[in-house]
Amino acid sequence: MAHRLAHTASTGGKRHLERDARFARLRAEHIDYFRSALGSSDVLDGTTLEGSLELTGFNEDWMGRYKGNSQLVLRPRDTSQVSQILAYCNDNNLAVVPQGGNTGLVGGSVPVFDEIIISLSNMKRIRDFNQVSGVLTVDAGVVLETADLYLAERQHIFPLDLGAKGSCHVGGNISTNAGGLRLLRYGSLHGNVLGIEAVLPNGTVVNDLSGLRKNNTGYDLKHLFIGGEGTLGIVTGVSLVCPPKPKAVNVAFFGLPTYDHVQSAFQEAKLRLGEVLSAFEMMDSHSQDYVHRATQFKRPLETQHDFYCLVETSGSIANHDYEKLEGFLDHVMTEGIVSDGVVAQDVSQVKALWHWREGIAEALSKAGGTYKYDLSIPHKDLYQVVKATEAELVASNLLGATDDFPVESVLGYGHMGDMNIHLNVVVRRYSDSVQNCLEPWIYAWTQQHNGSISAEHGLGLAKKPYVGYSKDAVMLDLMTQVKKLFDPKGIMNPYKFI
Ligand code: FAD
Ligand code: 2HG
Ligand code: ZN
Repeated sequence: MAHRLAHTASTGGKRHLERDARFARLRAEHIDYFRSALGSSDVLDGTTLEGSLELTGFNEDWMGRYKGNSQLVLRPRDTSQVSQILAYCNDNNLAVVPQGGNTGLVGGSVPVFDEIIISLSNMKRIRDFNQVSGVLTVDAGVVLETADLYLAERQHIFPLDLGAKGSCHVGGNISTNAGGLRLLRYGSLHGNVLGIEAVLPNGTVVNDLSGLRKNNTGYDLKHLFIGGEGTLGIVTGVSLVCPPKPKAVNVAFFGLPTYDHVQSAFQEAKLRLGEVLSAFEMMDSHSQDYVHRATQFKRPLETQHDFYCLVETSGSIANHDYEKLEGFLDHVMTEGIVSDGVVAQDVSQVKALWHWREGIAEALSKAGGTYKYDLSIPHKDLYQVVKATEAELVASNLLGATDDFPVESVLGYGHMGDMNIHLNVVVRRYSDSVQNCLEPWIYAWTQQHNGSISAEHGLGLAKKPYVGYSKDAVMLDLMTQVKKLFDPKGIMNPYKFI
């Protein structure tokens, strides 16, 4: 996957933040210690000119929006090395940021100042797979796509799929509680993860790598690491239950005139496709224009529509599922819910249709910049946030067709089945006036419409000032107490949401 480096926000996302003086500055003796613990090749030293260039990709996030200034990357090879280096960092007040594939979209995976980056990229062992139970146990640094390909050879699939699968790590997926394209069918990682091995900041290894589906023995602490965003410890191993690989996957792609029609189509899909429905994704016309502009691929439908949906079925009898999908499409077209549609005829067409959805984030990354809002909103108001945001930007004279305006367009797409919209404000350049117009306005709007300010990407640095729009004072206080219990010195991923 391409890594865009072009644009950096003027503030690097750290407005109003100052380096915490409690944390020690990196010294030569620290680097010597890490070399003795890990070996020289697994310590990237950015204090030298050559080393500082090597660190660029680790210091900057996928969007090119958040940029830190770490001078050291550590790449442990096993859990005991993670334990050894974390204990040393804790004893010496050295702040750290855990990093997986660095595909996170909220500025959580890169340092804010000079935190040491602990990259899990050398921990990529597939530890075990049980063909009977479908339980997979892996190191945290295994790339999602690698795990999925390994499972495919064994007639199973990973219960999570997302556009960054070629780069993101399973440990990163767990730490962000990633949602993705299969959640509608297979549920969230809170349901699929059976066990976790993690290292606390003081070096203690928490071994909760259960392979059991049922285990009611007190507080289920692994859930704190699922979505913990590296603030409590480092996830080093994961066991999770993986579904059998469906024998038949079919995909339909169709155009609709309004968002109300999208809601009707979703209801019909649930009724008519029932147990084989595995994804229901929605894209507006602007999002498809960006994919078209970036790829120049021929559009799937002859005419253009204001909304598009992609429906996937996964089942065991190809003809039966195909007939069901065609029947669904016939029905929604006859009823005037859907204006036009196609059904993929083979595996390559399935892939090509998915690209019109999966390729949106990548296509948008070619623009000047994007302000990304990953919102959960009840279905009836889900798309309204796009229109409301557009109106807000127009009223502030920030959105227009020419280069005089910083904002190029406002668009929405996402996991319709999961009530999750990705609102993207595409800009010609990042600017404080746009950010001040959007934030906290969007978060307040979301709260007023009973939504959540993060459906699946997490909070990271991006939403640090806004957690209160989704969590009340009691919950924030409990979260702070949990943080203090796990990480009393606060060295784990500081400056982020907690
Ligand atoms: P990173 O970005 O490296 O880290 C993310 C956070 O987890 C950071 O706070 C980091 O400190 C922490 N972390 C990472 N590894 C560990 C560890 N082992 N232990 C403790 N903390 C750790 N997200 C979705 O939910 N759904 C999508 O559909 C989706 N699609 C995407 C498409 C594209 C093209 C891109 C670029 C991103 C997408 N994302 C999506 C966001 C991102 O890919 C996910 O959040 C992913 O789970 C992050 O994994 P990572 O390994 O890259 O983690
Ligand atoms: C997706 O579903 C990802 O494609 C990325 O979660 C969303 O870029 C985004 O806003
Ligand atoms: Zn998503």
